[in-house]
Amino acid sequence: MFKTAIVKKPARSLTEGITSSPELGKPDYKKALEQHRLYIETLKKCGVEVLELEAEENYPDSCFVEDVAVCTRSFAMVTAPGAASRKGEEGEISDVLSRYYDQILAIKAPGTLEGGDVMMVGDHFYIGLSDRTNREGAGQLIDALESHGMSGSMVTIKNLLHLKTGITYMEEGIMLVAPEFTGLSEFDSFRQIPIPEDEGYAANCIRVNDFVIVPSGFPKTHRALENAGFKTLETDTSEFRKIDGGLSCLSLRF
Ligand code: CIR
Repeated sequence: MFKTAIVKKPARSLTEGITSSPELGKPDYKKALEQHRLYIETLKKCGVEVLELEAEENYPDSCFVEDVAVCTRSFAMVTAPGAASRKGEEGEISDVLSRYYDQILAIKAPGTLEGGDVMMVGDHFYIGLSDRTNREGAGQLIDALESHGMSGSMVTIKNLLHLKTGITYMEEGIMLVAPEFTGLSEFDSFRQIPIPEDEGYAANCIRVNDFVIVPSGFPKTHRALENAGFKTLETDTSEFRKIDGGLSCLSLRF
């Protein structure tokens, strides 16, 4: 069960966030704020307490707070973002997490790691090796996991930003999987719900306690989840999508 979610208010500079899809246009700041408010309401419906951090104008992508830490059952790891404009964004999270965790660790240079590359499956963590997360960073996280009775393994990412851009663990042995990850032996033993090619963005859903939160506008994925027996809640993330952000990136859940 998750008890807490940490979110960070979108900065006005959000319009300058990193994007691989400039054709979608720039995010509308007011609309993004409203979507963020509704995202928080949706998290609360799932039974978590939400802590909202102040916006950080120096970091356009800072509302994607998932990337600056990894929260496990026994420690929190402050990450080292791989994107140049995001380096330093992890600054305040250590203090915030120390309200909840006795042990806070940190990825050290030359390691880089972003939380979007880390998928928790019980006590095992899959770590994407991407443009943002390197082998050194992933190795440091695996060492920390192993010394706390957990484990981790690396998965190479080719065409996506982060591991969780294309895959979500839904609990109960079920994964939501975009075409990039279908057929990968690492995930063979899971029951997979395939994401249709034209709904790739919806591979990033989040399971929060009894609910799955699904982005608005992806009816096939939504139906597949309901047919699989999940209780769903929908929320619109169109403004965050314009800068490659999805549902999971917008919060740290533990
Ligand atoms: C970035 O490129 O870093 C941001 N524009 C999007 C980050 C999305 N985070 C995530 O998937 N965990």
